[in-house]
Amino acid sequence: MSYYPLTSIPDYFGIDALLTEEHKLIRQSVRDWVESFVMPNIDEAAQNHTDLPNLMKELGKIGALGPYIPEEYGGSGLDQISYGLIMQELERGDSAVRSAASVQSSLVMFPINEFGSEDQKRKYLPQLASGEMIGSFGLTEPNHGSDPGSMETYFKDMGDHYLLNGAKMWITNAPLCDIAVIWAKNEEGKVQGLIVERGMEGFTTPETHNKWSLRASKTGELVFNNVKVPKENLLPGVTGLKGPLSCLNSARYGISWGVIGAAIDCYCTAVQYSKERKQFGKPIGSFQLQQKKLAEFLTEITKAQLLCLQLGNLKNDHKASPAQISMAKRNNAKMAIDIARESRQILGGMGIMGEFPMMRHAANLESVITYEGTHDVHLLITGLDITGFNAF
Ligand code: TGC
Ligand code: FAD
Repeated sequence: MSYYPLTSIPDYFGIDALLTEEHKLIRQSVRDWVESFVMPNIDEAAQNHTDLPNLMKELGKIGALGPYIPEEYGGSGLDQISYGLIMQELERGDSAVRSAASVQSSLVMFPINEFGSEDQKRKYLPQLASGEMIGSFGLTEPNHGSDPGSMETYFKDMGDHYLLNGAKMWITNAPLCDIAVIWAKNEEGKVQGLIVERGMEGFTTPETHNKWSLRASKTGELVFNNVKVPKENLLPGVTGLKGPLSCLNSARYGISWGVIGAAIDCYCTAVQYSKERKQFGKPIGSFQLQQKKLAEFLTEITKAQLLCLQLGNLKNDHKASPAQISMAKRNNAKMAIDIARESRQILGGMGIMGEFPMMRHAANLESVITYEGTHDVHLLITGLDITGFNAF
């Protein structure tokens, strides 16, 4: 259990006034769920390196899976700001919880909705929205992370089916997944998406053990050894790297919001502790050095909130560019990890304890600042956008 109850969530620039009543209701309902389901259990789950029981079904019940997917396919048909606010509240609980919702929504439901056939949408989306089915997304490989275009996983047309070979690594929810949306090269060397189902012969999902980060999330490999994939499992609507990269646009956008939640959890805890903890006969919050930290946290959270809100407006209007999304993901993930590390210091020795969230958030954010494009890769995307020169 988090040591402190939720007190006040920072809204220093009155951003709430720019949200609709529906946005605020959605945020409150996810916040309530996080308070009752995540906060009491998350430290134990992370310490024991285990996931929260029935997490995906619980996320389905609160409408956190595919919130912007049309209702006819089981989604909630919500706008992008609602999606962002849901991600923010989930990650206030833990990045593993937001990761589960991100992957299912943006990396599994999104490509099926955007690039899938009508049959694929009807077969998979409602079960993914309810959390009865768990999906994973396979892009990264052992030899190709930042450079997915060089992937080695491939499939051959065998007439009545495809034959798939290769391996994906670092895959969120691989050990739990019922289906995996995976990206592989066809015989012309072009990237296409396939839906691989658990139970297909030659498909295995070994777990990656001993992580110090995202310990309440399962990570693993997707291994394809002569897997026969039915032809109807090919995503017909896209060919080329832009397929997986457009899924990443959606997930990176969600992460930009999500990490604000982790930062808020650390900030609120640090403010309260600084008022209660006394040294030299005074609350540590009365010392200028501690106030500098708190003031900078609030400044950075406020800037990140404004960035996300405007990015959400652009996304609602289909005007958000991939480079804008990269800038927000990069800025906000760094903002959050800096706040997690610095706020840990405000708690002194207590900051390393599981009763407080800082170490867990900081460790989680080491993954968040790496996955969905590393901190440096996103800087190069901005550099390319500014100069027109590709520095990869
Ligand atoms: P490049 O030649 O620039 O582009 C290839 C084609 O893709 C198009 N494109 C995009 N389309 C949509 N959205 C984007 N963001 C796009 N970026 C590029 C581009 O226009 C081109 O299209 P076309 O039609 O001309 O073929 O590609 P490149 O090979 O030079 O690579 C560029 C680079 C480095 C930016 C990209 O590959 C990259 O972003 N690398 C980082 C890899 C990454 O983010 N991996 C994430 C794996 S998934 C994950 O981490 C999930 S964790 C989830 C969780 O648990 O929460
Ligand atoms: P590399 O690409 O080997 O990079 C190593 C270092 O080199 C980095 O610092 C990078 O910034 C730098 N570098 C690389 N290229 C350049 C360059 N041109 N210029 C300068 N520096 C460069 N992937 C999925 O497909 N699905 C998932 O569900 C998924 N979940 C994940 C969950 C976790 C917990 C983690 C840790 C990762 C996950 N990933 C997933 C993989 C993630 O996207 C990759 O780890 C990430 O893209 C980086 O790839 P890499 O680890 O191979 O690092």
